[in-house]
Amino acid sequence: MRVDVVSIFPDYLAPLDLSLVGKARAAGLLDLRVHDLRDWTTDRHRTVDDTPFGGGAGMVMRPDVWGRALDDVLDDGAHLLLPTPSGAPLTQRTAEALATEQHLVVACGRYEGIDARVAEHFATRPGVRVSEFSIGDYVLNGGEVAALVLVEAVARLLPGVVGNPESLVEESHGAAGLLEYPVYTKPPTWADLDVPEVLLSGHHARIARWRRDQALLRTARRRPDMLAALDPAELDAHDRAT
Ligand code: 6GU
Repeated sequence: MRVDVVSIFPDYLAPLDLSLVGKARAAGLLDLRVHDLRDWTTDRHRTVDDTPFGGGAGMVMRPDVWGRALDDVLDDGAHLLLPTPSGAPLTQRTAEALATEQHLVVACGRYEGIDARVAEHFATRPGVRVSEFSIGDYVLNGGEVAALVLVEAVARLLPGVVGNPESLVEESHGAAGLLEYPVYTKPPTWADLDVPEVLLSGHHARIARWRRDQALLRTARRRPDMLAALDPAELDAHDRAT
């Protein structure tokens, strides 16, 4: 997969050299390129923003600078992703869909955002899709952290990136629609706290039942919205009685 990120703070994306995403890049599974938006400015001050039409606080990013940048970076079949707190929520389902694509381009806005004509213009380009996404209901100073989140969420789903694909199966926000159960390792007693006995029993059916119960309890307490969204037919008789 190819991913281009355009930002006025390319150094913000430096962590993508590290850990799992860094390894995916080194292994050639992810072709990630970070660009400085100011490379597409034409004035001496390398201006990327101006005051908003209609008045109001803050600055808006100019469409002409973004237009030149994206004309260079977007090719046919690319998906343009615009991080913004007013975008559609980024979910595990979104990440799964994006992980099947050939080319993602993330355009990181700053200030009060990017002139709205940029999304409108590139959406009319044949072969290009445009999506505005948010990583949660809070406000960040710019799209860079959201771009980091997006790239990590997508890169770990690319074939060969996560060593053991089974570790993708039972996780929170996976297919079951539940949060993950709590996990434990050695030592069996720590800080006066014991690992739940069932996990030391070697009884695989009981362990599976306990984990399912814990996932249901956690989801009910922390994310009742997720539990309510589940198809009741998918909860077995035992689950409904719990
Ligand atoms: Cl994607 N961008 C910004 N600037 N703030 C956000 C966000 C994105 N998602 C939540 N807050």
